[in-house]
Amino acid sequence: MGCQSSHPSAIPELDEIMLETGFSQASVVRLYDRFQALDKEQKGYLSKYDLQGIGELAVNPLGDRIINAFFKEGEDLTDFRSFIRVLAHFRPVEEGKSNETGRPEPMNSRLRKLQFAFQLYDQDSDGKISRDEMLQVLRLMVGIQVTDEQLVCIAERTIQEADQDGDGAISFEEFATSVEKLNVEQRMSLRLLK
Ligand SMILES: [Ca+2]
Ligand SMILES: [Ca+2]
Repeated sequence: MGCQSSHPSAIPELDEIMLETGFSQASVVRLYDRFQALDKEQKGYLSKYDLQGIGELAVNPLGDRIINAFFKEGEDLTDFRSFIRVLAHFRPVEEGKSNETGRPEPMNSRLRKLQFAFQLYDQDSDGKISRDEMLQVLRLMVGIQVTDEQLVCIAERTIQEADQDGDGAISFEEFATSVEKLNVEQRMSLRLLK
């Protein structure tokens, strides 16, 4: 046991999952095995505690927030379908593969990746990144070598630079514009899936 991978037929809703997430069958099987390995008590669900067993998240400064994104409001368990749906945001974009018409927006599109990143900042889900929310993320991202005062300055400057309508917060549109120069697709393609 342990090394043997699951048979595709063991995976519920395999076709729907492939269509929805864009993962190949081999990737879904691999992630299903990973899911089962994390699910130590074979509950069929993962808790936040189980997800902390993902090494890549344990070392990510935003790991806790990413883990929270696996759970719907008020729920503390995630099934395989919800699990893989979140991971789909991190699926690397395939070069030169254009979106077929009539298919839903792929979960790893730039827009979806940006929305996912935005919600990691916007913890109260009011559609805006406030100064405090920016400060909290900066606090997680930078080490203790930066003083609180410096952090407040950085947070304010970051808001000012992105804030086009002058309301003191960053809307999703402002966020999308300000990160335009960054290669979000690549940055959000974590090697989570290896
Ligand atoms: Ca907010
Ligand atoms: Ca604004």
